[in-house]
Formats: sequence, structure tokens, C-alpha cells
Amino acid sequence: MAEISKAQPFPFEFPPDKTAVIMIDMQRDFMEPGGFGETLGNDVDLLRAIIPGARLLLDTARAKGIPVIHTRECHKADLSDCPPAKRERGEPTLRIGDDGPMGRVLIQGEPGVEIIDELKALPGETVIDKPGKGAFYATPLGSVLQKLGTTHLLFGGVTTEVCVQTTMREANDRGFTCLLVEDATESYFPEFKAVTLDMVRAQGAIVGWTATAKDVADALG
Ligand code: TIU
Repeated sequence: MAEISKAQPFPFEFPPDKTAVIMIDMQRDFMEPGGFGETLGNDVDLLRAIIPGARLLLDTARAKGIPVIHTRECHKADLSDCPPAKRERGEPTLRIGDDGPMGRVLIQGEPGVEIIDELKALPGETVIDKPGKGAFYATPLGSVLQKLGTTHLLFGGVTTEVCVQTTMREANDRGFTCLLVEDATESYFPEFKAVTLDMVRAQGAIVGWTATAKDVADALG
């Protein structure tokens, strides 16, 4: 067992050989101007601050043989997996499937869906395309983790209160023990990130624990 003694709300114990990292949606669509995140009215530059923390989490996992699973929020080219309620909501500057500066917005295979260079998947790492905010809904993530024998999950990615929190809650309900890496996740709304970290670890880790990427690295020696 490894232990992150500085984790909140109390020390986090995890078996490295049954742990996986899930890096959520670190794709150009959320991280760069012209993508889905900006079409919703957000300042995407805010998210870049976590690239070093996310990179440390990936480097630590890779050095220790902990599997890394990447996700990407995107839809089929014919939009058959995109609920009209999702596409038609609000007043974005471009809707899912529209042509934008990085190809069709949030569509599989388009440049906007690519994971940013700094955090791209290595050969052999699993990349899961997901149509929802949660990474378990309508994807093979559950069976991938079952095959790996995973019991504990370390989360990073964007955005904290949307896809990361949704996936963490899905995982918690499925019986995984979860930790959110504070400096490997970010929101377009700093106050939402702060309160999501609080929500996760409140009530005796009702959804899970939080710690920094360095805390994870230190625990794994
Ligand atoms: N809009 C927003 O904050 N997030 C998303 O739409 N998707 C993810 O969080 N990946």
C-alpha cells in the first residue's frame, strides 16, 4: 500500500498495482481558442496553468507502471450520439458539429478533439471517446478498468466541476476509491474548482480525496 499522508480530508491509502490514472478531456477543444470551450463564452487560457501538474501526474504514473487512461468528449460525425438537447442548448457562437477553426466542433477525428501535445497519449495507453460529461456513460471505461483489476483511481483533467466531477461521481458509485489531483484539474470558473474540491472531500470523503501531483509522486517514491 502507498499512502498520501497530506491528502484531504484524511490520508489516502492506495495499492499502486490496482490504481489507474484517468486524465479527462485535455483536448484542444477545451484548452485552445476556437474550440468548444470558447464557443460557450469561456476564457480558455485559464486552463493552461495545470499543464505542469497534469504532466507530473502522467510522468509519475508512467514511471511507476500505473496505467493511464485518457478521455475525449466528442461525437460521431453524423451526430447520432449527440442528444439534440445538448446541441441546441444556449447561444454558443458555434454548435457541436459546426465548422470551426479546429474543424467540426467536438466531432471525432477533427483537430479540436486531439489531446494537447504536452499531455498526449503514449502508444499503448487507452484513449476513450465519450459522448457525455461522465466517462462511464456509453463507453467501454467500466470494462477496461475491470480487465485491469483497478480499485483506485487518480483523476486529472478539465473541467473540474463538469466532466471531471461527473466522472468521479460515476466512479464512486461504481465502487472505485477516488482521488482528485488538485493541480492537475482546472475550471473556467476558479470558484467552481475550489468549491468542487470542497464538495468532493466533505462529509468524510463523500466522493473522494484530494491531493497535489507532488503528493502523489512523493507517495510513490
Ligand atoms: N463546459 C465545460 O466546463 N466542460 C465541458 O463541457 N466538458 C468537460 O468538462 N470536459
